[in-house]
Amino acid sequence: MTEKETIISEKQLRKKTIISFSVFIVMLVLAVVAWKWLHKQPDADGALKPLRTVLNNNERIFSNFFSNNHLAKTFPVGATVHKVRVNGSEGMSPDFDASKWKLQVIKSAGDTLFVTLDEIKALPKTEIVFDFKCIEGWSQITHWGGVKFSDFAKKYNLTSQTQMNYVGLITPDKGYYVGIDMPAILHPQTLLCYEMNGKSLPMNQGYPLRLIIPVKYGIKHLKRIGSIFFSNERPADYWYERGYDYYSGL
Ligand SMILES: Nc1nc2c(c(=O)[nH]1)N[C@H]1C(S)=C(S)[C@@H](COP(=O)(O)O)O[C@H]1N2
Ligand SMILES: [Mo]
Repeated sequence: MTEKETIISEKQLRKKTIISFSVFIVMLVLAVVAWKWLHKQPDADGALKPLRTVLNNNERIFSNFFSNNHLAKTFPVGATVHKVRVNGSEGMSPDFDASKWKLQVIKSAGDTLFVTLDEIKALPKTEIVFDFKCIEGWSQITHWGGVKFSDFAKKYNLTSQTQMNYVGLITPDKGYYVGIDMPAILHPQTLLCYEMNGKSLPMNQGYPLRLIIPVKYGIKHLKRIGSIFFSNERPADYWYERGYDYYSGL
């Protein structure tokens, strides 16, 4: 009796093993086929098309959740790191002449506003201490000061411009550029920033003016703003062109 039981269960075991193994082989073949298919797909803005479709769908879902009532977590000044990292340096040519710098705000074709650093500093100042996150996987609690983009837009009557879908920001040498969706640039924590740790922004941190946008990953915090423009279509974006997510929200 016990012997028979053993024989049956060994048979069953064998059958189960064969089934499991077959399923494993089928999955393996499917994975290889899917991988090959994916890599035969055309490139869409720096990413393979199916992957780009997933990123675009994520963007749609997350921008629906996004609202200006959602604030990035802030910290006391004491939580700030001692040594602030310097990461990217695209668009920061060494021959930049800061003494000639003015922010260019392109309101429409042929209508550009030139704003000096002193004029920007004369606007109400906002400070923020937040966790600056880079998509490379590091983050730092850092302290910044500047004018809220929304205050700047109000002061310079950019009413019709801020009804468009996107803002583009470009370095003076055009070597680095980002596109930002309008809700994020008008977010109350987004700054045109001219101070770090209560002092003038260091050159390698984007002097005279950089973007600080705590609701986005580091790639969008463009250093050394040269010009700003508005558009209903997505402005060119340096890291988007290299396969990253356009929205890059947190
Ligand atoms: N002009 C310019 N701005 C830039 C970059 C860059 O390469 N050039 N890199 C971005 C990236 S990837 C990050 S993480 C942050 C880093 O800011 P930090 O150098 O102040 O740490 O700046 C962003 N702004
Ligand atoms: Mo980054």
